[in-house]
Amino acid sequence: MSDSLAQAVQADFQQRYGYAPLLVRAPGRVNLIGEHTDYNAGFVLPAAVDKQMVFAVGLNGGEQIRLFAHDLNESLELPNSADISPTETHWANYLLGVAAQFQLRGVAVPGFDCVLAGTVPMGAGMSSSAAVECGLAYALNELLKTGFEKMDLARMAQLAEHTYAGVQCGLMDQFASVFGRAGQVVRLDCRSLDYQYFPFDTQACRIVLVNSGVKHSLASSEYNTRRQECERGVAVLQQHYPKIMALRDATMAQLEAHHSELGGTVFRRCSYVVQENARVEAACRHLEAGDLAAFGREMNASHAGLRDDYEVSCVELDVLAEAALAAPGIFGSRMMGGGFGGCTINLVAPDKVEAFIESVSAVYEQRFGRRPETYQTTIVDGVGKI
Ligand code: GAF
Repeated sequence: MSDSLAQAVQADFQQRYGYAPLLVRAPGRVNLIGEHTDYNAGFVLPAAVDKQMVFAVGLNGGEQIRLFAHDLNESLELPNSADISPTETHWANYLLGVAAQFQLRGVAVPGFDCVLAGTVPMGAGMSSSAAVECGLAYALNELLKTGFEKMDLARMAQLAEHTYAGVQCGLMDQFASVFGRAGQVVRLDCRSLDYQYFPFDTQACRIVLVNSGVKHSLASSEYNTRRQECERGVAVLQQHYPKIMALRDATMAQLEAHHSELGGTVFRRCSYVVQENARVEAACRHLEAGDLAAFGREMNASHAGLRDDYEVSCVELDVLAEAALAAPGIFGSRMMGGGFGGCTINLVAPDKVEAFIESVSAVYEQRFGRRPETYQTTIVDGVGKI
């Protein structure tokens, strides 16, 4: 976290509101593997990264909620009514959705002030929205002394996304922002909510994100459609196998036995999820064995499934993933997050990072006429005080 950003946010708060705030940071995330598996009760392997949001938050003793987005130079003021509702101000809704979650749990939310800023690129698939939600959830929990557990905070943040952003997301992004741990990736079982940390040394293997710079407006609606297609698959399978409660429980043999009943599209969506779950488990075994080449092959297969069967990639991401496989030092490359734009995640040998970036950027520039932004991330702790 850049100290200067935290200082700027603190100074801004002090100047606007005239008292000292609580300072909080909340990270964005990467996901090494396990995409679109979280809402299918499956496995994911994310980590919190050093692209973060910073918050200055305080209780103002009055009856107004006052929000200021430092990076956008935009503010919003509204009364702390008993029933906080979404507004026309897009960025503010992530914050208001969190405050509403406190209210839903019987907490009277008093007037509060919040200044936020950050370094998580928007629309890059690094979960800037989850970072915003988790940061305020953490800050209000501290200031109001509500004593919610970390998992409660992650779920409240997830529900804020459902209700105020209209995306029926799984728990991965908010979980990573809250439970991240420096130098470790974390495997979450999205059914039991058991989780296990695995050391990941970014000095020995670099995590390089390459931003396609694309954000398709269809992303939210297509996300919700994929979720419905998975639910349709479960409904069909359940008629034959009553114990299947989610795609996590299904096998490829079961899907193949009911291919025509599922229909081509739902079959392909479900096949992807079943195979991706298996890939996360295999990838964790490779990580424990220190076999980065094998880990990378799982990532490459993940990208192919997201492109061909789940159909959430786009031409820009496909060009980046393909260029990565031909670039120096690559272990594995795939699109990351919900899809339809954002970044690819690439595991790269440290001594080849510059050559890797140059090679992929040149291919991208030749094809699309602009160089992509790239980020070398390190793995940090989840949400906390500064
Ligand atoms: C988005 C969602 F918010 C996550 O819950 C997850 O489903 C991801 O897309 C795809 O793996 O980031």
